[in-house]
Amino acid sequence: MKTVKSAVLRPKTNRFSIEQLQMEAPRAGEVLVKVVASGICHTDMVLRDAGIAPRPIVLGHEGSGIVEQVGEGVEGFGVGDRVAISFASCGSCPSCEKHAPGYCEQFFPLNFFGARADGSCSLSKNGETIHSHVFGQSSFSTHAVCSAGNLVRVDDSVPLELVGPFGCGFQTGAGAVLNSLKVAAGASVMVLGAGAVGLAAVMAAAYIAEAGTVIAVDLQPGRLELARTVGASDTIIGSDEDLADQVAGICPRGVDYIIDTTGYLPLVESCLPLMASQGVLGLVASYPPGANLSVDVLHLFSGGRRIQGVMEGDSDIHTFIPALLEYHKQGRFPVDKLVKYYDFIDINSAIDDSESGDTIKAIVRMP
Ligand code: CXF
Ligand code: ZN
Repeated sequence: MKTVKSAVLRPKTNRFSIEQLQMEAPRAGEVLVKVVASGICHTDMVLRDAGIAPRPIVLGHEGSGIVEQVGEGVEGFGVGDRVAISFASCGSCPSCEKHAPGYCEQFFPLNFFGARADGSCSLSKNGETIHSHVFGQSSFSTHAVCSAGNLVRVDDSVPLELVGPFGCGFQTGAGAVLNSLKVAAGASVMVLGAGAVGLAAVMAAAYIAEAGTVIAVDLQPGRLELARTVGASDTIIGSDEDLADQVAGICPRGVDYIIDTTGYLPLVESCLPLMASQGVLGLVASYPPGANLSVDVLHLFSGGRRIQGVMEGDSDIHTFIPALLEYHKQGRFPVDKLVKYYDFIDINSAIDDSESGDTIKAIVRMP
């Protein structure tokens, strides 16, 4: 057992308390990572609020750090390796075999249930079980026992503290553009929501796919200003009553690709008529069970338009995260402009600032 410090979410509160816990050594197939930093993602708040995750629990799923101990049978990682910690997948179902781990048959149990697949947890406090293994990591902690399959080795050319969100938010936005929709050079793209996922999509569309038009839509003018500095050619306030007219003024034939990162379906529905012939709508956000979209089927059908679900940016983490880090080094994925760092002890302020929209991507640094 190792003594670690983690941000624990206990029953009947939405605040995290930093507590000293005991952590098991990594089991077969696992790796112990000394966490350097962890991004905060909207899904952490969904897990906090939706009542699906057991408590007490340690959340966090955009970790990065240094390998401290390697469990039995793990190949390809050694002590001292720098790693990004991404989402968990089983590695053996048909989707995993097709390098599409976002559609792993075990995605929800492995990432959302707060335990290993066998129900066990790596964390405890004087005999009390603390739920762990959120997204195969629970990275709001000085240390994380991870499944080896969700680790990606990274070199030292990008600050390790920036790397965590490449494992979730950044790859989700960029992957929607590059992997899922395969945005063509010169095409038009409209991104709904200028948070971390949306702005990663804006950057990827503008600087990597080389789209001709990139429209960012958000409720907050400050975020739209930021969107312009990371590649948006046009911006629209999402509550504007003449949103459709503004889009028609920019793209008279409609928009080739629409990417929803808001999860706000009335906005998505109002944008459906704005899709160009053979356009694609990518659904990238978190949608609650039972959410419905009302679609004009004739409009969809007659224009060859498509609606596509996108999980984790259709990322094969082992190839896509290194590719994004390389784009970052080239200045084509300037995600550092989205980040504000906080000390781990200030995790509640980091979460407050993320929820108010004051901070686009909060990253907590471990002591
Ligand atoms: C989530 C995104 C919304 C659907 C479930 C998985 N990934 C990470 O935050
Ligand atoms: Zn996430």
